[in-house]
Amino acid sequence: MDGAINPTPIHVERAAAREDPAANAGAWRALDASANRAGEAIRVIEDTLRFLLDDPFLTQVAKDLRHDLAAVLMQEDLCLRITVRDVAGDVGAGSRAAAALGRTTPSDLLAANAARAAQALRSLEEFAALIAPETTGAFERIRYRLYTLERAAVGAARAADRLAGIRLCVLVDGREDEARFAALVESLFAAGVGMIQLRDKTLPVPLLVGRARAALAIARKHAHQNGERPLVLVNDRADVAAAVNADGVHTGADDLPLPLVRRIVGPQTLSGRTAHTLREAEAAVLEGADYLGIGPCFPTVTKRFSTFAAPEFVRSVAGTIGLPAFAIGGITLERLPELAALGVSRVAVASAVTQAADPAAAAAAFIDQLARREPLAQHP
Ligand code: 3NM
Repeated sequence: MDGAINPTPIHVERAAAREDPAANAGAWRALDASANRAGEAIRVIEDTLRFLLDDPFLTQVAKDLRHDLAAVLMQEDLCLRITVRDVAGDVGAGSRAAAALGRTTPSDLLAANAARAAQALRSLEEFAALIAPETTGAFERIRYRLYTLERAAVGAARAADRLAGIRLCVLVDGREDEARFAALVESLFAAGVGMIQLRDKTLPVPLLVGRARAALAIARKHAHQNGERPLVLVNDRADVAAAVNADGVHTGADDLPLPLVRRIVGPQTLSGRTAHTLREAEAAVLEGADYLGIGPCFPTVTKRFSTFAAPEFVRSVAGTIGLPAFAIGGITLERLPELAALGVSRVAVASAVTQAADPAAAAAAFIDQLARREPLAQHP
């Protein structure tokens, strides 16, 4: 353009800023402050997962993120940032945050610190572009990993809350007709069952919808004074679960991927996933599952399997994954002590309840025995 003053080309500015921190001291200071904020916020997330939610797997994910951030901050002379640190000269240092932080739950802590970390990482990306443009992609990738961690961590906190106290999930088929189905469901809820999963591979969809609606109507009649009521989940069919406004949907590796399940059922509906390996369990946590089914633990008449969940797998899920996990497959009352020894505190059961002479009594016996195990950690 005629008469326009030619600005200093940006690459010259960047080169100058990089070689001489004083040439772009403001950007270096912003980068330094953002690096500190991001590290601090990720550490709070890690500590919340570690000390409040007792979640070894997500604690490790947070720790890896914090270490990877520290590694990027050592690249391309970025450690020079400390030379420009000037706390006394920071015009923002004295300003106060809103007095009432209002953080009362692990979810509040996670959400606030994930937001802080994301802002700081974005700031790092923008200011690194002036000083060390090669590193911006690495900051961006860390920010996206943080978003995944945030969803998994907030989801784990929410799931622990929503499924607190629920140790038995009964898998019910549609029975011969709706009247017999309704009688079974009624008797299970009356016996204290807090969660059922409607699983019927042969029932035509219109009849499945009818059964799900019937179960939800019965669950509403069993609402406690605090508004809580038994949960009704639908196996496999996210469309049916969404259409009838069920409490949740349970899927496995042969069904829709979890992010697509979530698109169908929305944010409120519980999304459970069966995992047959630790890797599948970890993937389900990061993809936003609210709880896991882990199995098959033992041979069963309900479904054919050629391999079974090794005790080490069950033990490692129970010991490393904070999300509620229900052991499944061939579980009977007699097998509960064996499972408890592996750290299992929740089970999903079909035949041992629904094929019992008195399903309600069988369910009550499970509830009673599961309640005798060590109480689940209560989160403040
Ligand atoms: N899924 P029962 S085991 C439906 O491991 C189902 O994926 C399993 O019924 C899995 O209590 C299973 O009668 C059967 O064995 C559960």
